Amino acid sequence: METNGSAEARNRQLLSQSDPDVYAAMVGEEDRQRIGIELIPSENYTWPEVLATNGSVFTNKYAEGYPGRRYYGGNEYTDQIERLARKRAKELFRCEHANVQPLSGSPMNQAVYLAYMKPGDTILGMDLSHGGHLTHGAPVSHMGKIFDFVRYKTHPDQQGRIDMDEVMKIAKETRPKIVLCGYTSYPRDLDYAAFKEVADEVGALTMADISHIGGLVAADVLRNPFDAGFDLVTTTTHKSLRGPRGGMVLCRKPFRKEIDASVFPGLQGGPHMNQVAGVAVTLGKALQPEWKDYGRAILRNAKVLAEGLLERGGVLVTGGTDNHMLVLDTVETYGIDGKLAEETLDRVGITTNKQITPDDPNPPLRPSGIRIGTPAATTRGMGEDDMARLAGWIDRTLRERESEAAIEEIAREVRSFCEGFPVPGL
Ligand code: DSN
Repeated sequence: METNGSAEARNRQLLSQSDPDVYAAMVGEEDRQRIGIELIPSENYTWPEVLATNGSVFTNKYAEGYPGRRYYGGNEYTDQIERLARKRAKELFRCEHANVQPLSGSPMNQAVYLAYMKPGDTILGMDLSHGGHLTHGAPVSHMGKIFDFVRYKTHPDQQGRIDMDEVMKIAKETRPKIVLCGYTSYPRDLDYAAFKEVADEVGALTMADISHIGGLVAADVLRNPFDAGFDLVTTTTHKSLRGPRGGMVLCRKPFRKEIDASVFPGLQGGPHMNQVAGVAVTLGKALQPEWKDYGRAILRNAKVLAEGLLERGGVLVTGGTDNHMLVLDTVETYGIDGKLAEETLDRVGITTNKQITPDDPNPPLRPSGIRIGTPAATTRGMGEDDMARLAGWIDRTLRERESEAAIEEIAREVRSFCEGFPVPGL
């Protein structure tokens, strides 16, 4: 039996010979990840152990069904890892059931909607430009066409926070079947108890999509929706949770049957068992005491980065952050749209992503801001002093964007800085 290390080296060599084009792109991406700073809030560097499970022979296996009830033979080892992943997820998130098969974030949310809603039924979720996700009913999404999504927004007079009185008012007017909270671009924690009160008032189910903050909820540094009595919680596994790409539906016991049937056979066929193995590894890591330190470090880093930008005149949506991300209004701060800001930062090796801001007058491909997040940089070992430096580089890059000399100098500094922070698994 080969050790994994030698198998990996041999497999890479094989790839370099049999498909040099794909191999070259893979090596290019490895270099990009090594020499730049990753600040997209939904990205992270997964564990080396997850790279091993992702590239493992579990990818060869069909496992339609659930442990002990599969439609294919040969599932003794896949059963072991799926049971392990479920057990660890339940312990970590303090929930009664976990389905670890969703292929990623969109199917995980679709599985919940399709389990409890009929076409035309109403769901109350957060408006996309105010922080909600595409799968929370954006009109361009299939879900937005099948179901009747009604949307709450943030309030400019309340420092860009969600106005829970307004959420209650909309719920009473529209009587949704699901009250959904969760976000991809809202830099604050949520008041789950207040959402639960709204749902109870109109007899709706409670659903939280904690994809962005799954790792932070696991670390107990942000609130856990189950502590407020939520019914259903979804999370991707590859963002702050640092796992392989994937999704999970977590729920209370009474929801178990419908959720399992909705994921399989309702929505998906065979689960990706190499991914489920990686999820098991990831959850095992997040159960270690050090995970809480990691969660705290992500939040501290985001605060320092926010302070560094605010000191330099940066305009941040909601005025700062309580979680792992900031939304910087680049039009207000630098007079440039988010696309130009993203491209300019790319030139110095700082990766962010363009982002619409609340009720953005500009189109999504040329929006008014960028999102910046700290999970990946924290994984690499960057700390508060590094974040302070990073704020300086971001600000100088965007202010001095027309000076080739300044851009070249910052790019050199960023590259040499990154050499001090090895990328896990490379
Ligand atoms: N693409 C994810 C994000 O960046 O927030 C959500 O799907």
